[in-house]
Amino acid sequence: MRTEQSKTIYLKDYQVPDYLIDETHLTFELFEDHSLVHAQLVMRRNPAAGAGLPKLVLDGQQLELLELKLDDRELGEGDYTLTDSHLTLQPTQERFVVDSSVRIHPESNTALEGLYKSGTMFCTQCEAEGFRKITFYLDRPDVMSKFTTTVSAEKHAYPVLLSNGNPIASGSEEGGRHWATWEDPFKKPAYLFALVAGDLWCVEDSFTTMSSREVALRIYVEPENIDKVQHAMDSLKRSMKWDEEVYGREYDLDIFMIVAVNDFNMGAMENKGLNIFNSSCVLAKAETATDAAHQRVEAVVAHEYFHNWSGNRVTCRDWFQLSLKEGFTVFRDSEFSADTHSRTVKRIEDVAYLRTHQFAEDAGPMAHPVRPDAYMEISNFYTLTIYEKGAEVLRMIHTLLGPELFRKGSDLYFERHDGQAVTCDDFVKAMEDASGIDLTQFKRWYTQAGTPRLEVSEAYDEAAQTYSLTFRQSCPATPGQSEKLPFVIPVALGLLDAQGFELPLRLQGESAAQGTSRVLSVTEAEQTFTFVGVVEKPLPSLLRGFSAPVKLHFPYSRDQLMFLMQHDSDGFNRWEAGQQLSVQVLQELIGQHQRGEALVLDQRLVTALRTLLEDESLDQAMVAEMLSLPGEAYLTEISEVADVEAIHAAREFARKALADALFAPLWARYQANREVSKATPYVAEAAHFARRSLQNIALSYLMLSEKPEVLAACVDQFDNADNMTERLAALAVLVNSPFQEEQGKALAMFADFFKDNPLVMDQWFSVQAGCPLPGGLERVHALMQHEAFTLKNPNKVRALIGAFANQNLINFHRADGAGYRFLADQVITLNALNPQIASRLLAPLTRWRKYGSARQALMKAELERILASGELSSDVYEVVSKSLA
Ligand code: 0A1
Ligand code: ZN
Repeated sequence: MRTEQSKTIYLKDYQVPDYLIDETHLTFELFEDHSLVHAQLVMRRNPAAGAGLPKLVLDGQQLELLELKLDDRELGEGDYTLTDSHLTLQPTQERFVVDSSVRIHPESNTALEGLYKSGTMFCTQCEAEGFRKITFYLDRPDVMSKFTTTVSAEKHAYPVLLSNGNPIASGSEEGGRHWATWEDPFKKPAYLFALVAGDLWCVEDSFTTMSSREVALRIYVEPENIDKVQHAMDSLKRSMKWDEEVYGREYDLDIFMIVAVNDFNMGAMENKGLNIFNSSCVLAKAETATDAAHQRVEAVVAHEYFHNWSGNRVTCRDWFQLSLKEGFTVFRDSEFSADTHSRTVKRIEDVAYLRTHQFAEDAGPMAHPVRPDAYMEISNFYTLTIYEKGAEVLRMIHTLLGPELFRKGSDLYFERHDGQAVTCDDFVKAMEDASGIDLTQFKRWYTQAGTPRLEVSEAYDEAAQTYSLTFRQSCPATPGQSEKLPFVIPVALGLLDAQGFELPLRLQGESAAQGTSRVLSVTEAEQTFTFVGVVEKPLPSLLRGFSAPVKLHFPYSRDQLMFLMQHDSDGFNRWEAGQQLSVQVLQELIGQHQRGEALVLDQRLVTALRTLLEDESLDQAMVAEMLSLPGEAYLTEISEVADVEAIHAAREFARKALADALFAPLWARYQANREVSKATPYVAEAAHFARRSLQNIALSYLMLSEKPEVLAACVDQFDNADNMTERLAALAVLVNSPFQEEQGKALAMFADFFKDNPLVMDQWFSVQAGCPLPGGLERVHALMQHEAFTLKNPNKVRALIGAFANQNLINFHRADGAGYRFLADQVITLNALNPQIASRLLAPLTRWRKYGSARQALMKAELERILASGELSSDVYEVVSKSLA
């Protein structure tokens, strides 16, 4: 609960550590009702910290101190002070050894931080500050040490004993126990420590590195999951190869291990040589995991593997620098996915996610820069801003430098800082030094929060044959930052002529055109670029590939957007034109609904989508993406005041109108694809993802027709599909349909068949939690009583409560506030069980400023109720108090 930590920590207060830990020798004795941890720390005064011997202040929480020695001298009570967060003692020499023994209780650790039990196995999660719940330590990332770890446990229940690095010894003890010692030759901060003990099976493979070293690869899972590991193993090998080819990074230990655990707060963790994963990010096979799940497994395996360099070999100096490793690693994993599958589709997915969720965070009470300068609880800063916006910042550096100079910069960064704990400034400096490009102004992306707005206007001078684009940038105030300075905004663009061909791009003052697609750097609050030799008034294609995380405004007409949808050479911008067209059409419908008028769909949207559906030469994944209307959460984000009912009604009306108007082409595409699916074994590759995504989105439209032949096809797909992608899509549309009988049958069959597979049951919960039909809250209440549900498992909380509050907006935002009350109740319960999960679950309530006054009052009342509910964790306290400020 809240201790001294609830005070704010500031970046400006950073000081180098007073002491260093050269070696860390750990011994764990694991028992069912407690565990013992002995730590021997070989320490010395940090020469960079100055003279004298200040007090040594070790972090430690929830530890029962059994024994403490300084250089073999037993310390008594007068020799140290102990609080609920620190152990303080006085060293007497420059170099010394601290020995401590503590008792901890992993068996009752429901916060899933430090050493805990997931099912029957022991595992750890130390990032960011979990190691202090294991032993007394300097638990900060700039203290890097060589670790040796011995684990002992009962042999029958825990045949597998793992830690970081290489195994160096093992043996048996009397009484049925055994032990193993692991040694990690690389210095690392405590947050990368890991330990696992359990009854696990493993799939083993190997990878030969670019310098011909053989690395053993092992993925450990509970025995019943051994058939769901191959996809993760293949993904790991592809990631290792990609990092060699694209970044020149080779793996550095003889063994690389992944362990899947069912109870995990996040997706996965990059502990050195021993990644620990949420089982949802490892396990995948056709029958139980969707295409989306397969892609997530691949991306998370890659992400954690890439951390071995961007995070582990070069780590963060302090937690304000978190995006140094996370933004960079997300950028790396997204490029890996783009290279492995479809680049355009990956970009569309990432941008849609960023704009819906990160933009909302950037506009809310928890808005913070990519490099924050203050926090209360660091766990609250594993955010979309640190990860996703951080990746966009890296992408912009890549865009500004180009691939060759970027690679030179990353080589220099890794070489210069190998084995160090560094800052975002160090990263940018390496990029500047390697490229010769000054990034001083660019660095405002690290320090200023909020999403910039970029307004663009045009002027064509027919006589002079010049075409000018004027850019005006601004950025809204965010907590603690009222004024913003101009950003460097890379704007990739092209100019289209009336036939849709690209014009050569020559700026005033240039001697020749420089291609037909180029990047302009907008650096001023207002800036005009003039193109010369422009023979006709062009249509601009702006911010190609979403070259900067900004809100772009250009007064496109609907006809111009339709033109761009068809002709833009940039695939991302073709999709973007379709999205903007849909947004305009939906906003018109929202207005009609608010004025009590009859809703009328602009037929141009129908025409545009018909053209796409009828063109069989197009990438099916792109067609599927184009058919997906902007979601309610995105429509909320771009509203001044979100009208929940109007947004829902408008979008549902548009879907139904499109379904009716496009029934024939949708049915044709659906049937054709379903036939191919029937005849093709499951393959987790782009072309197959594409076929199934078009098939399934077509089905979701077709079911709105309520025609018997569609219902029959849907039930057939549910009953007979050989893969979860088709089966779950059919289940979802049945659940959202009025066909009660078929729906009930399908839900029951599904639960009966998959009751022993918790990850599949998560999907079953989510599909129902997301159903927008009336009575959503009551259904969620009932599902919480289901035997497969428990608040103790984060995946279950996310699947049911998280899906309800984040994806079922019409039910969550019920006008009577019952949805808010429900969420607050869950947050209050979870606050005591698992503060990190409680605090994340809160996010939808923090967005109260988006809604009308009645909802605002109801949401704020629930935040106040949480605040008054008793002893809050620092996690929940920080989010609630900042939301009400
Ligand atoms: N570094 C991990 C994310 C992570 C962060 C915190 C955790 O526990 C509180 C767990 C994982 C990653 O980026 O994958
Ligand atoms: Zn990461």
